[in-house]
Amino acid sequence: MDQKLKIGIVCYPTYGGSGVVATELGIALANKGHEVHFITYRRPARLHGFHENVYFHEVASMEYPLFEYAPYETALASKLVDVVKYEKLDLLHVHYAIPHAAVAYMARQILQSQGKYIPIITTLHGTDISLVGTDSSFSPVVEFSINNSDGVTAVSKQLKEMTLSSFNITNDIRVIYNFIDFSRFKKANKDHFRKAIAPEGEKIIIHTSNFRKVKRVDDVIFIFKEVIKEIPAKLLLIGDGPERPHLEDLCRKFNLCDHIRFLGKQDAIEELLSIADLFILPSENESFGLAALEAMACEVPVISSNAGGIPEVNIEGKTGYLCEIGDVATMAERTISLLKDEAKLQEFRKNALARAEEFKIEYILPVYEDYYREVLANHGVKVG
Ligand code: GMT
Repeated sequence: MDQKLKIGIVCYPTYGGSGVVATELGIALANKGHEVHFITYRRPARLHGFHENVYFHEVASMEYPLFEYAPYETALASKLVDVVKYEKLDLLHVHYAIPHAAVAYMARQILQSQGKYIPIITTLHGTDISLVGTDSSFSPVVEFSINNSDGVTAVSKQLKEMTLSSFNITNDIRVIYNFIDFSRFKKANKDHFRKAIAPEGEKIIIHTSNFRKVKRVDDVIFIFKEVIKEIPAKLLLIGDGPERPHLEDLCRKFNLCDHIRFLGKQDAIEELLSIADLFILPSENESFGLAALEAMACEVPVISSNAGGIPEVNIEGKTGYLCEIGDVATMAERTISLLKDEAKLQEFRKNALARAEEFKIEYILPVYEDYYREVLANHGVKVG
């Protein structure tokens, strides 16, 4: 693809998976010469430093005594109109349907009334469909804005199927998987970290998430409680969220505090993954499982639930094991047997890396670029 595009990216700027994917996609597009404009209420967490071709437009919602809730959607729509018009954007790529797809629709209508058509591509990430989107307080708007996007992508086949079965969808949905940047996510020598965390050569188990109920982080602790009866081990819990106080209580109750470390939100996750022996992802719901892919890229096998799109990433008996949601006993048994069998662990490490390589950003980025072109062509939008 030769012609460079001017792309507006709307996302949540937080540490969540959808914001991570949006930010890393934007940076990669900019590195290929496209002009990328992030439009959101805070600088995205993974957008550090200066990047040629990357712009950030902060959306400020006006405070006014009448507003119990500042109307962010109105402020975002107004900002989109402004940025599309004055930066001459070719398309808007919005990540996470709520509220971004509906807001983009509003901006498109306003711009159309002024003689400019801006195509919208909506990427569905997971909870915007599974947990939040189907709630009656959101579902009519979610369905309408999916059907009225110019392009729709989902991050796994399972998420596409779930969307089709949860709503009355008349639009085509393209599956474009999450991706991994191996220039960052690769196993590095961090033996000094390993010595500090596991001085007696204990095995290191890791979990990263936003500590919401859907992640079932308490299962990670239940599994670890069984593992430590058989194998000297340490558990690293990375991230933060509403479940953390409850998880800390569990550690105290089970007398595991000396073996479990809460590391909070971390920027350099790849450094911690580099010293891990196993990653645990017992989610109730997971459209893809980017955290598992990041672990696999760092040669860490995954013990997971078989929820959602996880089986499209983690391969049973090869890159790890897939168990029924909540089957803590089997997950613990699989963890123990793998950690006890060094040869198998090494084989799984290699398989995990090989599997992660299938999701290299170098493969997925052109798929997005081609999709952008296709959507623009479908709408007869002349670029440049
Ligand atoms: O994992 C989360 O709860 C955060 C959430 C988000 O949208 O920020 O992540 C979702 O999007 C990721 C990137 O596409 C996927 O890899 C995660 O599997 C998905 N999470 C869920 O479906 C629970």
